[in-house]
Formats: sequence, C-alpha cells, structure tokens
Amino acid sequence: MQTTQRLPGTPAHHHGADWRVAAPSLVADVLRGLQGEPKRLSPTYFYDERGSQLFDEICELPEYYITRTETRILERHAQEIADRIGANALLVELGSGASTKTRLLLDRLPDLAAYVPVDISRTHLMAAAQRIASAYPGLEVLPACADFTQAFPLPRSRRTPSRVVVFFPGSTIGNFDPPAAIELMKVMRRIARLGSSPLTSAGGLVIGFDLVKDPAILERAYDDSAGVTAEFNLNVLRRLNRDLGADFDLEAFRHEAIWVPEANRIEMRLVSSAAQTVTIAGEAVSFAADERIITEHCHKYSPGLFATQAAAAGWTARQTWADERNYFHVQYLEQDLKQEQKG
Ligand code: AVJ
Repeated sequence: MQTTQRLPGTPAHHHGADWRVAAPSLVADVLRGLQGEPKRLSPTYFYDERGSQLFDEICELPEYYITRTETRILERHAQEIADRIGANALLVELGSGASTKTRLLLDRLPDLAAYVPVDISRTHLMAAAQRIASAYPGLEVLPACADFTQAFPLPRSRRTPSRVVVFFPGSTIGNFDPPAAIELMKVMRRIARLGSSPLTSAGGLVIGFDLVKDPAILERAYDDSAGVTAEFNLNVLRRLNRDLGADFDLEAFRHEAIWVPEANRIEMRLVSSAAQTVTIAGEAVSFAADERIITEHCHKYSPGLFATQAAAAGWTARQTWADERNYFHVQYLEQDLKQEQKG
C-alpha cells in the first residue's frame, strides 16, 4: 500500500513538490532487520550528518576509485552525453544530493526544459536546488522531495519537454539486489514515460554502474588503509544508539568488506567480536561470537549482466562511455518502445 501526500505550503507548479510516502518507522524497520537471519540493516541508515561527512571523505580516498572515475568519464564525454539528452528535455536526477556531477551536464545543456532534483532529505535538496538555480539563471529548477524507490508525480515545467531523461549516477544502482534493481529501473521507465506522447521522443536514462574487477581492488575500495570506511560502517551503530536509545558497544564490532563472487557484490558487514546482547528501543537482540550484521551490498556488473537487467525493466542501451582502465561505465539507455505499448 502506498499513499502519497502533498504537504501544505508547497505548490506543485513552479516551486517543486514535496511528496512523502508513509514510511515504516525507523525502530520497526531496524528491529525487523536485526531479528532476521542473517541480521541486516538498510544502507540508507548510514547517512546521518556524520555519515554523510564520512561518505564525502570516502569519495576522496585513494582506494575509492568510483567517484573519481565516474567524474572523469562525465567530464570527458559531457558533450556527447548532452547530445544524447537533446534539446528541451526534462532532466530528473534521483538522489541528487549536492548535484555536483550534474553541473558537468548542465554546463552543456543550455536548452533544458527544466531540472528536477529528487531527494529524500528536504534541507539538502532545497539548499542544492537554490545553488543550482543561482548558478544557471535561465534554468527552471523544480526540486521534488520524495523517496525515489516509490513512484511519485513529476512537477510540471513551464515549457513542455520533448522528453524526460532520468539521471542516476554514482553506482547507487549497485545498492539494490537484482530484483529490487529491476523494480527501480521500472520506476525510472515510468518516470521517463510521463513526458512521452506520440509527438515526443522515447524517454532516456543516464546511469553510472561499477564493473566487476580484481577482487583485491574491490575489497580495498571498501576497506581503506585510513579506516574511513570502517568508521562509516560503525557510525550506523552510533546513530542507532542516539536515535533509538540503543546500547551498541562500538568497540565490540568490527568492519568487514568481502567480495562474494557468486553474487557479484561486495558485502559490508559489522562482525560481533564476542557473544553479546544489545538493547534497542527496549528490545534485547543477541549476537553469537562472529555473528554479522550485513549493512550494505555493493553490486558490480559485467556489461552483459547490466544489459540483461536493463532489458528486464524495458531499457535498451544506446551508448556507453568508459574510463581507460574500464573500471566503470556511464550509459545512455532508451525506453524499449515495444514494452511501452504493453504498458
Ligand atoms: C553510494 C552506494 C555508491 O556502494 O560504493 C562507499 C556507498 N559504501 N563505501 C558504494 C559506499 C562504502 C557507495 N554508493
């Protein structure tokens, strides 16, 4: 069941929109995850104030090649990517954060119908939208506060767009297990379809995804020598202590990042160093020695695997851009029009 609700004081036209899906409470979700087998926590819980800071530090680490590599690809091929997006498009960015990478594209898109940054964090979204609007005075910026894993209505731009193009950089798709990734790519297809009519072109998707490579390189990217990723991982327990009155002993858990070849993913875990019981919102949760909490899955793709996943969601690749080491791909996909007729 899903109810969207427009919050008061936010007109849908010209000022963006505020759409919230009734979310399960943090405490219920955390307890469900920790009572499961294996124990799990959603990676979305990493990003409190300190977690977001630590993630910014991760992006600067020598071992963490992802941000640097994708930014280089976007810099080098910005014009070609902008040409694919085309004139008068509505550009919708999911999980826009600070919209840093987007600027590389916006610099080459003087004729965009509008830019719609979508993020769950209202304060960050509004601040970033304001900065983009002042840096690009001719551009209509329509921030939408929404959980992008659920369908949400697009704010309407003043100009009628020729097509809708979704922008999803950062390898964020890798956080979703294959069935959820396909679901999300279907949500993107529905968003991109909104702008399509017989008179307009097929919707597009510009997405960044990380490639399978030497496991040693992957494991180091998620277990850096400065210990920043370990701190980022453990910080989720600090957050639960603060927000749920839990009593995790951060010294009693250690960070682990393991490549799991059968699943094409890095698994980030917090491993309990001893048998212990933790209290979370009044509920006792027991850990055996060496028992793990899985905190994040980071899926890596072969080009074929990504194409198969995209096809299952109704997308076809039109152009791919890579770095010289072939560590990472940025791809432009279009809606598969045959699937579109089926709905
Ligand atoms: C933000 C999901 C792309 O998986 O590489 C970085 C998160 N976790 N280091 C990733 C992350 C640990 C990151 N994503």
